[in-house]
Amino acid sequence: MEKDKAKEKETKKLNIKEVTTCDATAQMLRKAERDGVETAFHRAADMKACPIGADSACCKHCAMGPCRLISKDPYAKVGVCGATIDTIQSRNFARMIAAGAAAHTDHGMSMLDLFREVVNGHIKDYGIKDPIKLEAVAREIGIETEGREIKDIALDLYKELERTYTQVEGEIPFAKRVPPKTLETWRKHGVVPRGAMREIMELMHRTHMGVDQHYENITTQSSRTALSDGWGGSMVATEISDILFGTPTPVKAEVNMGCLKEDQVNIIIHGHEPNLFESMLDSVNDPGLIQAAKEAGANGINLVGMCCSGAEMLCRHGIPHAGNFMSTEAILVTGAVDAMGVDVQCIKQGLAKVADCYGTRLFTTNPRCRIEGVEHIQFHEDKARECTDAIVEHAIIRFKNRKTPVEIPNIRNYGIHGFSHEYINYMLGGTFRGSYTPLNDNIINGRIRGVAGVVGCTNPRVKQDYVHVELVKELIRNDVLVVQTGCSQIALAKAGLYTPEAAHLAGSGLREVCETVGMPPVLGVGSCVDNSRILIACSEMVRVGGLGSSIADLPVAGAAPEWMSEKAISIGQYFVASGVFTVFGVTFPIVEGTRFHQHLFDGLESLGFGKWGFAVDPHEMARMMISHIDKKRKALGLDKTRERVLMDMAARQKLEAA
Ligand code: SF4
Ligand code: MSK
Repeated sequence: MEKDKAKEKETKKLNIKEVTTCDATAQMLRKAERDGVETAFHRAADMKACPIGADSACCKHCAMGPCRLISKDPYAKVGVCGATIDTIQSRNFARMIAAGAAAHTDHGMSMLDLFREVVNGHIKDYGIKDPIKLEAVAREIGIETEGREIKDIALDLYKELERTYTQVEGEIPFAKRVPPKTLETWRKHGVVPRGAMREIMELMHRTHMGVDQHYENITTQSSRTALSDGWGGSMVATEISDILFGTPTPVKAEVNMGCLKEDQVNIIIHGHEPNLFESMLDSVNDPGLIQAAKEAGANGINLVGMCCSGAEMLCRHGIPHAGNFMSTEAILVTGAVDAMGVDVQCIKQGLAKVADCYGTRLFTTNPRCRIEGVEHIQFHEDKARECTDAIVEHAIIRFKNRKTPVEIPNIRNYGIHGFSHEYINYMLGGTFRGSYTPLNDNIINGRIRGVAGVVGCTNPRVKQDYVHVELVKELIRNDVLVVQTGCSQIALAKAGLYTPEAAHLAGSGLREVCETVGMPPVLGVGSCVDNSRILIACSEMVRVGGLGSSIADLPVAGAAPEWMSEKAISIGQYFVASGVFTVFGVTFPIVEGTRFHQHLFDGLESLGFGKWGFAVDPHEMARMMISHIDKKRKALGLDKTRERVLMDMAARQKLEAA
């Protein structure tokens, strides 16, 4: 370890109990402080969030400004151009959505590019692992599959899905999956997406100085753009990744930092796109590289995931996962990570310095994401192993020359992950009658009160994992089945909720269903782009019947309790536009009491969409979500069934005797 560099600056001491509930991360933060190493937790403590930025009352869209509208009365001032607080806030919010949607759709487009090259035979390192899913997706969007070659179907599927991005007019292909009544609402309000490129371009244009200056009109285009992410770019990313790499089915896997192995070459892949990780999986299983590792004195090569590409590989292949977003610097403090390869999104620049302090070899691999001072090994899909083999070779050299003392937190949590929409269908209905009918029936009969999606990041502005874990525990205690993705999934996995035994933490109705099916009360479905699986599940619940005719009718709610990224705002807006009540924690970038705030938190619902909610406290968040679920149950006439199912035996006997 290069202690001199590490000690460059006196590290401010944290109250570690206040910043994380993850014991492994806490142990590493204590070590980082002993070693004089700084992390994002320290920087967050050192730098208060800018209050103007947090409230989104600042505009820097032109050089007449920046204009700061800070006063007790948000309407007391306007920008130099005359822009009101509602215009400024809705433009800033819209640009967060444009950036978030661009990230997901660019990810999806990379998957589609890869699919095209695989189908055309130009890339041979990957193939089609799930032809059944390929045919099913093709049929759903109107492509003839009967009696046709897989390659021909795949070529048609590529052409059709390309429209998700490039189409100038018309509706995106997966609009066919949207429940008719939801689609009707979208058409009425002009938010059915064309191609994502067009929507993002138009949103950036409209939010330029002097263009769209009506917050409601800006919100309409924000919804359209966000929908081009959820039902477009993200959904394509999920579906194509399943077709190329396999559709997840439940798999037992371990999470937490204890999955690092002191006597092995440890390699972490962190980021979002599964192709780098898939290739690394081949590299670490290469007999030549395993032999090289052994010759260097290691007992093998240990591949571990982090963040969303880790969550995707956890669900798809059961690859161990070391931790979520706020643990990516902390894990390097173990000294046990020989190499970390990153691709895109949520890669902290701070990793470079921590890696340097502990001698970890950090590599960027994607041309979209370079970091000053970090070695770049370009990942080319047509010669994928060149990049991943090189990372393994560097990791082996680093293992052989390890100078840093190793301290690995001895914490591992086992759980079951990988509940794709297809598997949930099968799990509930069986091979021959795969269906969501049992889920709907259990919601109708009241054993399951409703379904909540709890997703998103971790953020050093709140205690790591705490809000996720408390919220989910409260939801399942109240018979709400929870579906998860991304860093939130990892928080709950570390808390031990991904085992069927965790059903004992659920209310009696949900517990009964979990015990009958043998499933955990919390279902993990993958990475951030895999939030699209939750949209598909909502559509399926509507299609099966008994829970209303649009997504807005369903007794469901969503939350991103510790969000931090622009992608999260795009996800939130596409859930809201799809009809879901969506609660965010940490902070909400809009000033309360403004017309734009009222539009997001109330107005959108009156137009037939969902709406936003905000709470910092997990119990308040749960209360809001449960009361929304109950409101929807009541509207469906299901409030009485739940009262019946929750009666204990004595109460039933009393009723029968009466
Ligand atoms: Fe100020 Fe208007 Fe320029 Fe924004 S667009 S910086 S509000 S003058
Ligand atoms: S990685 S966007 S911190 S979920 Fe998708 Fe985690 Fe949030 Fe990144």
